[in-house]
Amino acid sequence: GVAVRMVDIRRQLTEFQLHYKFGMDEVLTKINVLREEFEHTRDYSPIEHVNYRLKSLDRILDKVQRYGCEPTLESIRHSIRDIAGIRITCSFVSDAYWVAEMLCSQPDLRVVEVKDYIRNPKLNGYQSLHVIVQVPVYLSNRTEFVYVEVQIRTVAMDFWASLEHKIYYTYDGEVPGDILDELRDAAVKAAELDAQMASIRDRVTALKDQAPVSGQGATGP
Ligand code: 0O2
Repeated sequence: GVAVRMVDIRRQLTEFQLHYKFGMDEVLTKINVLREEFEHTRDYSPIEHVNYRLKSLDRILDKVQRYGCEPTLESIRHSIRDIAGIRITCSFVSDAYWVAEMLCSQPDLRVVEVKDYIRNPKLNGYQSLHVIVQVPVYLSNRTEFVYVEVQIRTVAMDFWASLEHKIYYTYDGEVPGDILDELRDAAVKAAELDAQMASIRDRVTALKDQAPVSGQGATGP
């Protein structure tokens, strides 16, 4: 029956998940290369920090049911694209786009979809840039392309999203209206903070270009 089938699926999923771990490791290496390159050769890195996770089997199966997709590995492989998830947090919005561009231009990654929730936030206020890629995983007897979802966002967007995520689970998805309103308002403020931080940075950069801050580039006695 269905129960037996689900147990069987669960066993196969463990091996299946390993392939996502391999794919995630490949993309993490790419991100670490960028990060270390920036840290060693420039005075600035657009990457603040990186988190990653593999979706748990329970959450995968939840999503399978929610999507009404068939509980077969083939159909899960096809329809669930965030089993491997990487989150890159940046200081500025422009950095988020910059990092996305650097990743998307790598020839061994297939860019499947870019969801720009920064330009088009979700109705609840959620902002982030989601890049879904396929990365080749070289197994002993074949090459498999696995999906990896890379979420790129600013510190402010990340702050908002982690609180919203906790609230959503606290209320099991049925968040009271007034809290939803306040979350939307907080998302607008987070976006305003991002804009303000960028404007401060631009002003400082312009000043630095005009007259170097003491000690830097000054011709001493
Ligand atoms: P977790 O705990 O991060 O794994 P769906 O997942 O069905 O909503 P879709 O199209 O599969 O939608 O993917 P989408 O929109 O790219 O969202 C996938 C992931 O983005 C989510 O994974 C979250 O991490 C994040 N995300 C999307 N919308 C929101 C939101 O409104 N609030 C917050 N806090 N995060 C969001 P999971 O599996 O939901 O969660």
